[in-house]
Amino acid sequence: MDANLYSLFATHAPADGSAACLVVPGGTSIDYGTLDAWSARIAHALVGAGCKPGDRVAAQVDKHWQVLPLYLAALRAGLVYLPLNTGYQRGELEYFFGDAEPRVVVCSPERLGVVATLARGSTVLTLDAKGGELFDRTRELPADFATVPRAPDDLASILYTSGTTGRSKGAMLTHRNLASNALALVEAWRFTRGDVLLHALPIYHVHGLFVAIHCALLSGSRMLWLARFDAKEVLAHLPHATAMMGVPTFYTRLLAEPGLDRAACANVRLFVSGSAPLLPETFRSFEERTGHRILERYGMTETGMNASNPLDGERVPGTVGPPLPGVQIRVVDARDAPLAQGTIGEIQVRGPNVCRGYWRKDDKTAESFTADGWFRTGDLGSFDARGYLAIVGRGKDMIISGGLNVYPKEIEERIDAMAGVEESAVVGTPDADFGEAVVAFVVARPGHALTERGVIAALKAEIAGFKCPRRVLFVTELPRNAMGKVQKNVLREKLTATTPGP
Ligand code: MCA
Ligand code: AMP
Repeated sequence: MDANLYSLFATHAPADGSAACLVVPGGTSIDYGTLDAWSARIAHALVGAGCKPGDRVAAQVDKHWQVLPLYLAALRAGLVYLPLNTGYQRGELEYFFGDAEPRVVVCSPERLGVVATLARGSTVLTLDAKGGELFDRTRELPADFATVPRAPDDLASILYTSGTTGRSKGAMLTHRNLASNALALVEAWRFTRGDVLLHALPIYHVHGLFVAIHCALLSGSRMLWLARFDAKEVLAHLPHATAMMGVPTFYTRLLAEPGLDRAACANVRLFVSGSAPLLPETFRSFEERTGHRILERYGMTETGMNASNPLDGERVPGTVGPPLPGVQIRVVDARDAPLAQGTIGEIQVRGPNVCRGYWRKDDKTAESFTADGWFRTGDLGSFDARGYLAIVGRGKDMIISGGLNVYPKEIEERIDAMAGVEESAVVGTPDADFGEAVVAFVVARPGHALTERGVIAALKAEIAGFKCPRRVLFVTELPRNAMGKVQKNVLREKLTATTPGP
């Protein structure tokens, strides 16, 4: 049987092809039939560019509607879609292209110069608000395409996620992974044809690309497509939406808008939050202002969604609810032995949602799974008496800023490589807007005049802006324990002690 995710979407699409799928407020409206036709044309264009099933198609593109049929075209042609954060710079792109060896790279015209020099073995095509070279190639192509059958464990997508050691790893997501998770979410959150999803997330991560879009496509519902999150714009469109998904920063920024009230949310049935911890005070303030209890869920690039507070029933702030149907979650000790309810340990996950491993990194794959197939999330948590999971911290050295992960190790390695730097340590500090903000402590070598601005500017030329420290503090030495390990908790305490209160 064909397990191609696109075939699943096709069976759930409205019979009436003129039903709207994607609506850009004040702009284009794309119905299900048109989306199918464009994805067919682009699939032909990708095959024409030499793509064979299993080949990778990378995309570093702004959030134009044309990206949706590109993603669907890659699925239809049996290709592996590799979305890239638009903030990624030369230092990151070079690695991704070298590791994934995409046959085709689609990028915005402004990035063509850099991308073309870095992706030498690939066909590079542009995509912009008018369609770009990619769409120019498609206009004469047939509007139907026989979707390439796929086995459940064939790859549908690779998403890069940084690591606590070394370089980024490409999580290999299969058609089974994406389909099983999408079906579980549509049912758990009861998406139906009448829904209108306000889509303001970026479409290069699991949250915006898979969780949000798949819920819409599998229920044949409509998306209000915003290019980015802007609190005022979101508020203006909320009255026309029935559902919204966001990271906690979306909700804190909405709360800062005086216009956020019950009337603005009168049509909405569901607000979902994830990718980072939602503070209980944000949950409560949002309920006071709008009457809505935000539904918090928990996921990861490698696993998709694992747990969710219920649609019906009690949504408990500070928890992410019980495991989703079909997903198993356990909390274990350092020897992978399950712990009693109420005891904190590492969260491990098993199920059809969990990725096949890391692209061309068998050693990292082996390290990430137990012998009996549980995935080690590196998150710490415990179950309560109701069977709800609470995430209480991270065993991994990772910062989440505005829903985006930053791995200190990656930034430290880059700072350490700068002339005049002896060593560095990067930590996260509480931030009202982003949840956590990135801060670097740097020990300079004698005789070198390093400045905060200089360090930040050098980093910005190489890596995405969201990873760059907001502050760089110069110190004479880093605090270490008896084993010689940098005591990041001491650095974090130092910051809390020196940061003025609100
Ligand atoms: C942008 N900047 C940031 C962030 N975003 N800095 C720190 N943290 C961020 N998250 C920086 C830019 O580099 C730029 O810096 C400046 O802020 C302005 O950029 P702009 O794009 O205008 O920022 P913004 O519009 O205010 O964006 C903030 C945001 C956005 C709306 C919170 O980051 C966002 O949409 N985040 C959602 C991320 C997401 O989808 N996460 C899901 C992945 P400069 O001016 O210095 O150049 S996690 C996931 O998928 C798992 C599976 C899950 O569970 O969901
Ligand atoms: P990513 O690698 O971008 O997929 O991020 C996954 C990580 O985000 C998880 O391992 C968690 O640490 C974190 N995360 C996702 N959802 C939540 C949540 N609701 N509460 C706390 N942390 C979360």
